[in-house]
Amino acid sequence: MGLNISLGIFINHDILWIYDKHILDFIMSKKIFITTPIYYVNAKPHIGHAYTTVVCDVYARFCRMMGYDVKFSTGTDEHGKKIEHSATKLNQNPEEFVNNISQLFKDLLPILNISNDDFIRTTEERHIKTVHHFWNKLQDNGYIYLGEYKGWYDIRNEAYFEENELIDGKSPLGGEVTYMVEPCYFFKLSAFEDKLLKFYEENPDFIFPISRRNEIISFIKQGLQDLSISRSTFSWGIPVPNDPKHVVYVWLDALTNYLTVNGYPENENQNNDEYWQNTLHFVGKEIVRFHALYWPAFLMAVGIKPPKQIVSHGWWLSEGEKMSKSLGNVQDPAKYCKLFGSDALRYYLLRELPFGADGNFSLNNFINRYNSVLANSYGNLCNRVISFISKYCNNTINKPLVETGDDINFIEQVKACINESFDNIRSYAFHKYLEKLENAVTLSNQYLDNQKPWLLRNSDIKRMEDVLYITLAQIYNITRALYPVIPISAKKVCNSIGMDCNVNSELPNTVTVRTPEVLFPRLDTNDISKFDVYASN
Ligand code: ME8
Repeated sequence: MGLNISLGIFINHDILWIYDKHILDFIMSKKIFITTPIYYVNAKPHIGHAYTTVVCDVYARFCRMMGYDVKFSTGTDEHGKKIEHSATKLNQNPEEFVNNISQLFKDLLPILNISNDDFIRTTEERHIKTVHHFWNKLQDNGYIYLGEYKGWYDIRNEAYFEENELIDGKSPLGGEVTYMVEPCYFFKLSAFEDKLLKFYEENPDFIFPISRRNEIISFIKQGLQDLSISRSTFSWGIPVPNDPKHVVYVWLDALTNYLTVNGYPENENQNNDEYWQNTLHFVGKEIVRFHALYWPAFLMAVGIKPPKQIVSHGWWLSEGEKMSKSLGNVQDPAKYCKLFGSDALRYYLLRELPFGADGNFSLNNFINRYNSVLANSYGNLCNRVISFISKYCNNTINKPLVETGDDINFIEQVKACINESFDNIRSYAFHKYLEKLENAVTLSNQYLDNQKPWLLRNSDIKRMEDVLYITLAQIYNITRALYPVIPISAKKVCNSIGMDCNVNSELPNTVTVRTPEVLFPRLDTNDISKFDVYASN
């Protein structure tokens, strides 16, 4: 703390990172379980998959920074007709096919710098055991019966639809449909209409955002049909216990992955499990119905409480269009990481898309944000202050004893920005969280420009040092706040001032610095087509 003699107050240079109920007040204990959807292995991962995974990683890192004990899982969804189809087209057996693509999703995780605790594949033994146990429970509780299904089947999205749900001859999810009749097991979903509506009413935060909650409620109010939960027209799936002619419906199989990861069925009493009580499923908007309606109904049927929240986000277009192989506009997250670093991709993904809305992923825009924010604003701030200390203060700097009104204003304004930034985490407004931190960086650059330490070097060395320390303390605060999004660069900055981004400690009275490497080298924008960011087919 510095003593301000003129105003007679102490200024705390550091923001102490604490387990703060105010920010994540809906989480009732210190444990949190965060999940991505498990991705289909019918195609390689693209920027859309990377988005959900990065969002979860940032949230997980943020929670850990606040002192929470986080379990974070991701993985691959490997069964179903669609995958059997894709394997056959390539003359591969399904096992070989799913092994190859699942590995691509797994390999992408360290490239994106994801801190997941588990990677689940639905073809694993532990998962098959979970699904069998779960099925048997549904059956024992009287929620499964054998019947016959007639309806329009959307292979791409693995879902049946009623005639009146089709739009222009396609499923409401946009997939081609075929009329099918098959004997199958049904889940008594119709028994859950009232229970679900009551559950949403008692848990108004269950579906995020509210607009999606309203959609689900009005869907249920139109009446729920029982759900077909087995298939007998193909074999690539988990066999139904005691009736191996059928395989388990891929969505029932896939949704239970979350229980497998949380130790079910060995850990059968999920209602007493603190991770389970605080489970957040992050999903794209197109799979909200499966997570917010079917999943809680399945869980209620076996006596397990639904998760805490289904957090849904919008869709990325690529250069203004839906990503598709045929348009050749599928952007490859691994190529972005290789060219610009994972921090830059993570930053762009969170900063560009207001969470919940749809947005456009464009290379040009990516490069503009990279240059203006990461290179010119934040990177330059860190670099110029630390290099200056290194060069003109012999690497060492001390905490000031006296602070001027300008200093106090600056410190308070940065604190306010960081607090406002964190206030956005509760509503998943990651773009605003970053926007506020950008404001804090701008304030820091302005403070330096006003105080002009390069001139003070010739007139008042002590004041120059005070200005540098005060700026450095705020760089440290901003950097720790940025850590969940840009962990590699944040660590570099913290290391260069002898600190640890993750440890809740104040900048000491004397700081010794090392000149950091350039964090975000400026990109040449002359011909951006030289950056190859598209996936090869
Ligand atoms: O639906 N923009 O898997 P999936 C934003 N296996 N997010 C996108 C996106 C885009 N353009 N494209 C994909 C499945 N995503 C099931 C899930 S979970 C029990 C089973 C992200 O491979 C987004 O999170 O089709 C979306 O929900 C998910 O990938 C769909 O992945």
